[in-house]
This record gives sequence, C-alpha cells and structure tokens, in this order.
Amino acid sequence: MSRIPRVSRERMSFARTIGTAPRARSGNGVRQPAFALAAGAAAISFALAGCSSGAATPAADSDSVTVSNQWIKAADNGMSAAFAEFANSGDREVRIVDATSPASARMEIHEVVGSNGATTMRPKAGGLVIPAHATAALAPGGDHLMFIDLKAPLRTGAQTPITVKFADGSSTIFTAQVRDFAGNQENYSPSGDTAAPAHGG
Ligand SMILES: [Cu+2]
Repeated sequence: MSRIPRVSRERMSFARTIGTAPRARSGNGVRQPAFALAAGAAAISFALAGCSSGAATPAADSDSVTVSNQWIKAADNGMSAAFAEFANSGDREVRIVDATSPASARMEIHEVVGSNGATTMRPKAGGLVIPAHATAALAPGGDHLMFIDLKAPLRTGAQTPITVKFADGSSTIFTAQVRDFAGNQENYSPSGDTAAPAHGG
C-alpha cells in the first residue's frame, strides 16, 4: 500500500464534507455552501498538520533522497542489474524496500555475499539502508537492483525508468541509461529469442 499524499487526503476530506451536506436536488446554489465548508475544513486540518510535525522534519523519506550515477547493465533477456548512488540529506536513516520498472516483471534488492570466486547474490534482508547524511552506493560486485524476467532486451543507450519505494511508503522515480558493461555482447535478435532470424525490415 502506498502512502496517501497530502493532496489526496485533502480531497478525501472534501468528499466527506460534501457527503454530509444537505442533498442538492436541483440548482447550483446548494453546492456553494458545501464547498465553502469543505474548504474551511481542509484549511483547519492543514494547520493542525503544521503544528504536529516539526518544521525541519521532511514529510517523506523520498524528500531527502537524491539519486546519481545511475545505470543499467545491458542484457538480452532473463535478468540484469541497476546501479546508482542514493544520497540521504535527512536527519534520519531511510530504507529502500522495493523497486519496480516497466522493463521487467519484477525487481529485487540484492546483495552479493562470499569471497573471490565463490560469490552469490541474494535478496538483501530489510532492503537497502541509507544512513542519515550519508550515501549508499550500488555497484557491480555489491548491492544492486535486480531486474527479474526482462520483458524486452535492455539495449545499450536506452533509457529505463525505475521506481524505488521507501519504508514509509513514499517513492522516487528515476531514469537510468543502459550501458554495455560486459564488453562486446551484440545480439540482433528482435525479441531476445536467439533462434529467431533477424528481419531485414
Ligand atoms: Cu542480483
């Protein structure tokens, strides 16, 4: 479940107030007072929210995180990985707990365990922690965002959006470019099926 943004919550309070207003059978005149009442209620709830939360506290985890140096490893099918640096400018630790992309059926947050020659990647328990006023770097051989079941080849130079979701339900979307990380791995198959002949156009 995603966190309800402040705007939506306001709309909900509008709807609730209008729902309790006298029923309007005809004419526009009845709607006006209901609307004014709702606007007043929204203003009050806004003021209360302003009192209860400190001015320096960000509204959501996503507000304090910026993404940089993001890129994706080119792949024809199956799985691939995304890397990036997440900087947390906030006073409290934040955690990325999920990721999604239109490029694959699903994504996982992975870590790499083991030493030289015997490394294994696996889902990172608890997600990716970004400490307060610090950076978490995803890099080959370490933590990464894993694309699982690619829907189409990730071709070098292409741009793919990725959405990361934080523990508080907020999320950030960023676009990453596909890079040919492993070297020359050209594949002209149109759908990742290596048995398919290339079409001349
Ligand atoms: Cu992985």
